[in-house]
Amino acid sequence: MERLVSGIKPTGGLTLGSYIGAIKQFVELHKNYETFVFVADMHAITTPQEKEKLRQNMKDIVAVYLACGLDPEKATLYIQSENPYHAQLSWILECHTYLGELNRMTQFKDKNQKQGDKNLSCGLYTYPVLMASDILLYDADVVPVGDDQKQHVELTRNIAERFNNRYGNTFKVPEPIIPKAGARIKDLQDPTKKMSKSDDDSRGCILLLDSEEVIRKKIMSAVTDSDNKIIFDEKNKPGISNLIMIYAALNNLKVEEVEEKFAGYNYGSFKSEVADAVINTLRPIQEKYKEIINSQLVEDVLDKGVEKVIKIAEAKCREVQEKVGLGR
Ligand code: AQP
Repeated sequence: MERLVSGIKPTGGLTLGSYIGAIKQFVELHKNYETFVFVADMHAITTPQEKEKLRQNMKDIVAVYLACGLDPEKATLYIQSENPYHAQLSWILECHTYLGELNRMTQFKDKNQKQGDKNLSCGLYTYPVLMASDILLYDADVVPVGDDQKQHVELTRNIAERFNNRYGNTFKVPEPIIPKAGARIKDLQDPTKKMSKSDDDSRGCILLLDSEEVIRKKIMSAVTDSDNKIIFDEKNKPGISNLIMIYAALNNLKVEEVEEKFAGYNYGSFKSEVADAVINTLRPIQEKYKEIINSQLVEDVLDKGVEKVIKIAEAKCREVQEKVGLGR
């Protein structure tokens, strides 16, 4: 069975973007792949985090993974930092990564621009290498990611190939899996930018644990245009295109099918249908989440998960250290 590895940073409450771009894929794919899904707490601290909130977000993510349908018998769930080999391999890979490669990473450039000249951490700059380590440590065949992470998987492939060429076959070269619909869900208030969990203004961002009332309000006040036609055109109609994309992704439809279904609707009635689709998707997840978050399940699943992944990662790390010549 092929192996799948992916993770999410606990930098805030999970969003509809996290669900459509990542978790929905994990749930669909974990039936057919040996699946490793982690909480990327080491990635989270590349930007400042409050300790208590970070821990709460980590627990929440695991409860949401389970509530969305990840079966802990089929998927191994774990906290990244609890397996020390992620950091260990990352250092070795950093020594096989070029500055020019990291300079080209658009996500770093975007964050750099967003934060202006405030002090950015070196971790934010080198985190794509840690991501390569997260993936290569487990010989992943596939990595389901949103659009914005595609470049990092490309870097992972380059590092793996470079290492294999120099030291002999060591790492599997992974393939990204990008969702057909919803690879980049946009902010409802500024549909030119990605919906992100760490945004200060939450009006444009649907959180998976938002109440029905809040979800409806956020969607009904999503920024659109004055054209009043349900047509997908990301350049000229980014707001309505984003809502079409959300509806398509949640209902497993093509964009054209959504356009056809809602031809003749006005924006108000279309938004109301999108709100219903989001609420109907999230309601059962929220109910399950409430059952899980106060049970022992999260702890048990994570204990079992870390025990399994450490064994796999230790063997891979030993192999790499041996090839590079580290230790005695
Ligand atoms: N809006 C989105 N649309 C589609 N996919 C998304 N993903 C995140 N947001 C969207 C995908 O979810 C996976 C996990 O992402 P992450 O949380 O580890 O990192 P991120 O992409 O940086 O997410 P955020 O919400 O934007 O976090 P912050 O605000 O902390 O930077 C990835 O596969 C991602 O593509």
